[in-house]
Amino acid sequence: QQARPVSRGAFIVVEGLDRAGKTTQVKRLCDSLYAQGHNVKMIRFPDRTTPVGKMIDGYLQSKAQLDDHSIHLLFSANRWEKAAWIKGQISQGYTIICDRYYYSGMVYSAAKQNPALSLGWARSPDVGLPRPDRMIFLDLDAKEAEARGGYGEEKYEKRSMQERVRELFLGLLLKGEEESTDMVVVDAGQSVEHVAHAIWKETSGVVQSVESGSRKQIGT
Ligand code: FDM
Repeated sequence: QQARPVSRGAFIVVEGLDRAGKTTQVKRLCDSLYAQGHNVKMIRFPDRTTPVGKMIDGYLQSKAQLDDHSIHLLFSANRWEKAAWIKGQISQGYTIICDRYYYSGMVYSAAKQNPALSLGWARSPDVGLPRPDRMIFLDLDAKEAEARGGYGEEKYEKRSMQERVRELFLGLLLKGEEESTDMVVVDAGQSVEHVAHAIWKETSGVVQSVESGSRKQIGT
């Protein structure tokens, strides 16, 4: 189908615990939007291909040790590296579907329970990044996530960490700030089809209204 001229593209973020099905769902959402004639691009964080991303990759694979604050700032820098690109694509009419963003940044770092690294501190280096039009949190019990084939070998793939991450994600709903108003929770414990349908219900309208110009310019 031919893509239509649009006011700007939308910026949609998909978040969730490891094993919640993010990658599958991000791909399906892109395919569905594309099939309906939208210009769409996918992006993921961490982007392990950049120099900063390579440092993050080494850390996640336990090949490099880094202070909790340092690695946090690298994750943030990895987003800033792409900020101008995201804005540029959106203004050219591309809808961006993003696998993880600053919400993961905040909650994974805060879940480490380092008393010197609060959720508030963790949010600050990302202030000013393009603000999503919608954030979908794929919610899954940490026990169920583990039952889906077990966690991998990477740094944070442990039950206790994942449980704290989930609690912190759900806690964002209570913060009463933009993190809560942008966020919608989708139960990722259902079938792939059901989850895809639920995500579509929560995003297609947003994409339509952004593209037709009835929503504001991209915020920060
Ligand atoms: N992660 C991801 C963070 O700790 N901070 C961040 O800012 C981001 C984007 O990195 F455990 C964590 C979340 C996850 C790990 O993510 C790698 P993927 O989606 O498995 O590549």
